This record gives sequence, C-alpha cells and structure tokens, in this order.
Amino acid sequence: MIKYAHVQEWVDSMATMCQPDSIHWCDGSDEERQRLTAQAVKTGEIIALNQEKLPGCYFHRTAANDVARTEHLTYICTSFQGDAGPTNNWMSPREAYRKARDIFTGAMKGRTMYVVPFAMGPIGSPFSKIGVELTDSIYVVLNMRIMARMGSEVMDALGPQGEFTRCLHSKADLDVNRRLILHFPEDNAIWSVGSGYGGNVLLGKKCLALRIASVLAQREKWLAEHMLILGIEEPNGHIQYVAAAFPSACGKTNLAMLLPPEGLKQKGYRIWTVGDDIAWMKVDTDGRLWALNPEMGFFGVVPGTNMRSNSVAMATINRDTIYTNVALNPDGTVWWEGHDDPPPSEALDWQGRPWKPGLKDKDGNAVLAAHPNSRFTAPFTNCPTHSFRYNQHHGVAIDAIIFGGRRATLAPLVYQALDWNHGVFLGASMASERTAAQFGALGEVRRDPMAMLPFCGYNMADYFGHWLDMGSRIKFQPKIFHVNWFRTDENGKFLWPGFGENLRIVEWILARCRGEVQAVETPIGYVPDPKDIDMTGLTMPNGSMDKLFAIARKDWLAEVDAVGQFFDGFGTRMPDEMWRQHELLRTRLLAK
Ligand code: OXD
Ligand code: MN
Repeated sequence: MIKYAHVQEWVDSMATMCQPDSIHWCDGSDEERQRLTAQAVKTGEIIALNQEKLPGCYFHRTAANDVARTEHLTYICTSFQGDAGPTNNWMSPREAYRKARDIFTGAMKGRTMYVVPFAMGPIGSPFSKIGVELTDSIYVVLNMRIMARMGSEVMDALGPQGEFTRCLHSKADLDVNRRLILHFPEDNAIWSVGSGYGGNVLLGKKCLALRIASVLAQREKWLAEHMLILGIEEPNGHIQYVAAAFPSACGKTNLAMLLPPEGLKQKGYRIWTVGDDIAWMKVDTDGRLWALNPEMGFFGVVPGTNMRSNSVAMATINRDTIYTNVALNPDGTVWWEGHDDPPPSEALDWQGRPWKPGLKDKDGNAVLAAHPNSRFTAPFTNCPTHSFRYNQHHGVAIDAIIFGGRRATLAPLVYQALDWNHGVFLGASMASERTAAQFGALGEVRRDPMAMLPFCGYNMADYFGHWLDMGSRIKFQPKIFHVNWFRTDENGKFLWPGFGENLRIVEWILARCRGEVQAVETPIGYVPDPKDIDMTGLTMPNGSMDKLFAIARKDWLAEVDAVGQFFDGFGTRMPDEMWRQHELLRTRLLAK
C-alpha cells in the first residue's frame, strides 16, 4: 500500500507518543479481515458465534462502564469557547492536547497500532471525506471495515497532498476517569481515549461524519445531519426520498427499513433504505437538495428488534455481523430482550455472567440479558431493502425533511411547517425523552434540536443560522414536517402502533409534497384532515385519532416559554429569525 509522506509523518509522531510494539497499515483486504478476526478470537477480544446458524458473525463485550456514548466526556476543542457554543462541552485545544497526551503516552505498549484509512461517502464523490484512524483495537478495525469504505483504495484516492481527518484512538486502560472524546475542528483532528464503545471509537461515524463534518458543512455550504434517508417507490417506478432526524434510539433504523403494513400492500409500494443514521446533503445544479449516506453499514440498537418490529433488520443481521453486549446462548447464538425466540433457559448475560429468565439482582430488580444499548454492526448491502443508489456520487433528491421527537404529550402525530424558516424553528425547538443510547436519566425530556444536540461540532445558534441560509440556496426546497410516534393516552399507552404503520403518515407527507392533498392550518402548522390518512386494514380505538392530533393551546403556550428559555441560552448569537418565528408561534396560539 502507498504510504504518503504526510500520513507517514503523522503516524510516526503519534506512534512516538503511544509507543505501540508494532504498526500495521490496513489494506482492507478479505485476507486481512480473516487474519485479524482469527487473532482477536484467539485473544478473546471477540467470540466466534455459531457459524452454521450465524455465518460470519462475531460477538464482543465492552467493559461494564463503557456501554454508551459518554457525552459528558465529549468535547469540542476550539480556540474560542463561543465557537463551541453553550450546548457543547468545551476545552481549549492546548489543554485538551495536554490532558490527552498524558493518557496516550505509552498507552499502546504491548499492542499493535492499526492504521485505518477510510472514506465517508463513495470514493471520488464530491461529498466524500477521507480520514485515517489509528487504533489499538482489532474490534474497532473490524467495525470500521463494515461501517466505512476502508483500506488501500482510500489511501490511493487520498493522494500525496490530500487532506484527511487525523483520528487517534486508544482503549488505554478503559478507565472512565481517563476517558476523553476530543474534537479539534480547527485541526481537522479527533482524539478518543479510554473507551471501546462504538459511538466513542468508530471515529468515522459520530465524530467525523457529524461533529467534524457539521463544521465543514457550514464552511462549505452543505448539511451534515443525524438523519435516515428512505425512498418510497410507487408502482409506476417513481421514487420519492425523505430524510428524517430522530434522537438516538427513537426508531430511525426501523423507519429506514420500513415494511408496508398489510392494509397498504395492495398499493404496491417498494421501500428503499438509503441510510439509517447520517445524511450529508448538498444543493445540486438542478436546485434541489440531494442527500447521501456516508456510511457503509448499520450500527443499530439490538433490543426490541424482531420479525414484527423490523424483519428487514433481522434479515440484515443474520450474517457477517458483529454483535456487541447481547446475551450469548450455549449453542453460540445470541439473544436479547424483545427477540422472537422465548428467553433461553440459560445464557451468559452481556457481562458474561450466568443468566436465566426471572433472574433478579440483590435489590429485586430484573437482570437484563442484553444491555439496552447493545448493538449490531452489519454491512449495508446485507439489507434486503438497500437502495441501488447507495454508491451514487450525488445521492438522492430529497422531497421532505422530517423531524421527530419522542413526546408522550403535546406534539401531534404529524404536522407540516408553514415554510422553510418555520421548519428550521420547528427543528430547533425539537425535544425528546432520553433513551438508553445516552448516558443519563432515562425518560427525562431534553431539547435536542434537529437531533443534533450531541453531534453539532459548533455553536448551535450558528448552526440554526446556517440552516436558514441553506433555505435561500435551495431553489426547490424540501417541505419540512414534524412527527411524533410516541404520544400516549391518559394510561401511558402508545396511541399509534408505529413501525410499518408509519408509512400511512409518510404517504400523507409525500402527497403534501406533490401538492395533492389539502391540510388544516393550525397555530403550530398544517395538520392532516384525518380522512386523508389511509387507514385501510388498521382499526384504532374510538377517539384515538382525535387524541393523536389534539393541540392543547395551554400546553403549547407553556412549550413556547420552554423553547424561549432554551433559546435564551444562546444569547445574542441566536439569529433574529429564530426569535421572530418564536414570537409568531405565540401570536398564532393567542390569536385563534
Ligand atoms: C447512534 C446514536 O449510535 O445516535 O446512532 O447514538
Ligand atoms: Mn444516531
């Protein structure tokens, strides 16, 4: 493999600090994958699963204190704190490098440093960005190989002077007190130390494709978003694409792999999965917004995945998949809460401890077999609905942008923004209840603008300004919508069945984009006339639709206050237009 001088120089200087026993440049070949896999199996870093039932599948356990992204240890390191903004942890680059250097020094002693050249986006696409990750974990190499284009091909494309994101990772001693996930947008660099959990260590994903890319996107006038991309093909062959942002663990992968419900099957839709987590979007010469998934694999939440919730995912993860933190059955297969199979009579839980159904801890609480944030890493092309356009250099043209929160109350099932700027406001005021993908208290409501709160690499006030600016650059703007699949009744029961049934709502969204269906204008935006939602084959209890679309003015006025408080946190950097939209909403709520 070509070793360009500028890459070699950087590798040498990082190796001088980390002191690995050896350095291996990954060429991405299958022979290399087999060799590294065998080596990791030998040391116990990964476990080979039952190769008859789960061909090509492996299993890995992370340390018990290292099972989710650690947002409180994740920093944006810019010269000026204001550039990171009030929603990010900030450290000055000088302090960050100093602190991390202490931990990285000698951290790879006795280990190999793997040099992993990777591309986010198809090699040669105007969207694509190249990174090189140095890591002392074979698990990371094997995951990166699934999640990104990786190896000599990428190095060739980089060229002797090519710009690349310098990504450094070491597990070090996995001590949470010596764990740091540091982003240096001014240096195009990422340093991650002390963790082995995917979101913290697969540096092409959240760190590069969102945090660093969001900064590049602002500079270069495009969008790097925490969004799935989904195509809906009509029987006449016409495909419309939507991009949708939901906070972590709110069903993005399920929506991206949606299967039409029974009642809608006769309409002959075909669903195309383009991406389940990240969308890079650019205005093309036709004046439309085009989106591309920079990844090559899925890093999805396992629990709750089954044939009913997501049979496409089940078909995706039955081969060539790396499972992390699920339960291990005696026959070398895996199990998790929400699996189609009944609980195994005995298994090893995600920490490797003996487990059986009904097991309680010393406080009498049920012990879970799989960690709630256990994951699968599976190749994109395993997915039976994967789009034939995944390698297309320009991506797909987007008709609708959907923002979604997990709100037990307040937000109706679906509503449409009045225009682009209102849509930006709607995304900026998004809120959701916390899930297992983040460290912290489950269920607590937090503001999560555009589902980017943990992923925006710069001041979010400037990010909102960038979104407003992008609107003026897109001649044919996608329409913007908000959905909430998670509204509950007075007994806390979900009102909407979700999963495949969500196509009914997406159908209405697409009809709106084609200008084929009227809507009701309300103070918060356009809502459907319920008769315009095709309910063939779905019966709901009486009154459910009314509850799903109810807009409680009093609650919304309280929401306006809460959004105002959140916006206040951005001080004078907040674009005036956001405050104008905020005021307009209050005025509309008070007027009618
Ligand atoms: C993810 C996340 O892993 O958002 O996709 O946490
Ligand atoms: Mn995500």
